[in-house]
Amino acid sequence: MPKQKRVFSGIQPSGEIHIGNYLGALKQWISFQAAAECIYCIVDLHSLTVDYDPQTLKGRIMDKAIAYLAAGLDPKKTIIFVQSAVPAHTELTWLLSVATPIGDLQRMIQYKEKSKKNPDNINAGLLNYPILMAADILLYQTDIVPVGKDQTQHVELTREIANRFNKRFGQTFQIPKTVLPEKGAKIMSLKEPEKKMSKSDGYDSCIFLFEEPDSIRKKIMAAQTDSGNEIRYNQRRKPGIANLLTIYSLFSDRAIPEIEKEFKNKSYKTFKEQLAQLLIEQLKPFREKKKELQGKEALIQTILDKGAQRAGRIANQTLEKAKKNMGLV
Ligand code: AQP
Repeated sequence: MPKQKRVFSGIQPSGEIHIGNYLGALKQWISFQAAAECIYCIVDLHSLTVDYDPQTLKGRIMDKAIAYLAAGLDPKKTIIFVQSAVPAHTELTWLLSVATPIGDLQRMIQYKEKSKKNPDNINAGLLNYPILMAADILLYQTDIVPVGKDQTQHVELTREIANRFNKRFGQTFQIPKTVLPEKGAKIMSLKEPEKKMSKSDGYDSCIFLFEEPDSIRKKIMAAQTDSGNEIRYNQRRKPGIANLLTIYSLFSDRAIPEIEKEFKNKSYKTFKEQLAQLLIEQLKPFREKKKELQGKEALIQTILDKGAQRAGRIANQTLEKAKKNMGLV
């Protein structure tokens, strides 16, 4: 039997998971579980690079673990763990930093955007973020990294770092590939549809995976659209409607032209009402599963601890190999 591919990805515990995170990343993660060896991480160290409240971090990490399980990750098939529980991530980050030109870090779009958003906290961690992400991925000899479009530049840099390291110190890392979903790789903000939907960009711009029906309805009805009245997909001229059509298509599993046809000559209001209803129904199982899991924190902590042990064993092998090849062991 051919060796199973290894898949690695992660989400930061920076805010609630939204439908962009779900459609861009989590949905792919879930489908890989059937045929690959999957390792999914809560990347808490990454979330320290912007302002945050240390008092609430632990709770937010547990919320993410609940979200992973409620969305459909299965700890029997998949390793689920918290990044900071496996020290090899930070140790390999240092080793990889010598194979990473500063200029490569400075040209990263996310670094530029987050520096602009947080002018009073442009810390070295924000710049070095992609090296930590490279360590996350390379420690597991990862074949596939399922992410949304905003993360493709970081995975590309990971490949460059790995190639440079292998060339300089000898074969150490598998070179990973990015896998984007065919559709939904970049879900846009409900308030500013030219920008991507982002956890840290305000409550009204996102629909969260566990959102209650009333607020789903309110947010979709208030979503920004153009002044026209035609329900037609045009990314450039009608970004708001194009985004809502994409969301409709992905949650209904129907093609966009079919949806355009159904809503031909109908108003934006009618379209939005039906989209809200669709989301309320489609997100219901997630809300229910989350409620079931709340109160089972001790059990979930055991899943995370076991996950960290299993992840640590794989990670330490790679770390030792990297250190040996660098002349440290
Ligand atoms: N709008 C999006 N559409 C599709 N995929 C998305 N992802 C994020 N936003 C969208 C994908 O979700 C995964 C987890 O992202 P992350 O937590 O590592 O951070 P992020 O990419 O920076 O996501 P956010 O929501 O914008 O978080 P904040 O506001 O904290 O920075 C990744 O695979 C990402 O591509």
